[in-house]
Amino acid sequence: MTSATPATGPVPTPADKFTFGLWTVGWQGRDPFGEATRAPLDPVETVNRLAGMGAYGVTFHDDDLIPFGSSDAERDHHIKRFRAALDATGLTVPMATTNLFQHPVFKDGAFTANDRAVRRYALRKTIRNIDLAAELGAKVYVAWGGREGAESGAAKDVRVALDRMKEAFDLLGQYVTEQGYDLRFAVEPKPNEPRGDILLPTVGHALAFINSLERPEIVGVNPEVGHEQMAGLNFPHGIAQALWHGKLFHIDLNGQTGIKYDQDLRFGAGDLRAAFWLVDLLESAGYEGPRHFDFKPPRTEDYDGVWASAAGGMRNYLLLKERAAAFRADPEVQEALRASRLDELAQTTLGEGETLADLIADRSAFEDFDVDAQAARGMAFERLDQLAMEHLLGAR
Ligand code: XLS
Ligand code: MN
Ligand code: MN
Repeated sequence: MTSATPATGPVPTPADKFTFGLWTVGWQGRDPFGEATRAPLDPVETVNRLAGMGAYGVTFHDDDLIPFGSSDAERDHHIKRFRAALDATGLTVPMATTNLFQHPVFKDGAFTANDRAVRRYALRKTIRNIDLAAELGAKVYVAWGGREGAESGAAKDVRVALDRMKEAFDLLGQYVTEQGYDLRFAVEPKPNEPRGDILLPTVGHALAFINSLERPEIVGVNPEVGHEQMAGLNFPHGIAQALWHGKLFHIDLNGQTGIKYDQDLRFGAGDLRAAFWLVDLLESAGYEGPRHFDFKPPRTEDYDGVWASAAGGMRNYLLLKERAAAFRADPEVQEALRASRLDELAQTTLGEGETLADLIADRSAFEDFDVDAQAARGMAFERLDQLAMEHLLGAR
């Protein structure tokens, strides 16, 4: 472990369900302006390191584990080594996904590429890795359509592209159903990057799309902190709605500071207040899925920095979990919540047994309602929020 390892406080264990993509700690720091700053990382070393740090699992794109273009024999070899490391450490593979964005063949997309042969190839590439995911015990298969989009208006007929996207998810749903795999899909929204505009750009777009599928019950979302924040959206609100629909199948945790390129900072960096409300929500809602880190240790870092960054994300989650629990347990907070009438929000708008006709006949609801007196009542949200700040800052 690195010198950045803190001496006190919460220590991650597999029960915390922290998982990492091979591509996160394995990111070599290549960006549009510069070459790699780090040597390649062996997936076996990643498994060993993560297990040693208290992680629960590891996830991968097909090409993270089996370099693109490997022969069948090479493929078997990579899988065998990886499996042996998993068996030796007890690390799990709760999720896997497909790289449908890196090879130039996907320059115009995969499931929605204008070229039909590319779409057929993308489906076959995905199906091949679904078999491996199921074999390794994954329960969620993520689909991030990074190249599904356009830079210019006429280049993509979006309604027709959505037909093709639906066709792809219906076929993949048919495949896992016919194979009897215990595997559900999670669509990962992102507004842009690498395409100028990406289809299914936000959690809301993805949720609406899922409803049009043949098997909506096996498709949910995999929202990523930074992706919603790149669009200026409130991430905890998006997660709350995904939970409300029963669609939070997976989550990508990282950090982002506002509307700019996809920063993929470690979790807790960037918008710390949103991170606090997110952890508060996940923990109080009883979310049971993996806490999956999808981040990129900055290219300024050597491997000590990479592992410090990975440890930092887990530690920030656990610290925020402690802070959120303290916030909820504080009697002053509970009183402030009542003063802000959160308990009243939880009451149905009609009384028990009351009908719409009763509401319409209720003069106190409208004709005799004192709108000015009601409007004059403060909501006391500032006091409530300051209490949250004080807990977050460790002042209470
Ligand atoms: C990229 C995405 C990607 C997906 C998996 O922005 O976050 O890493 O999570 O393909
Ligand atoms: Mn990202
Ligand atoms: Mn992601």
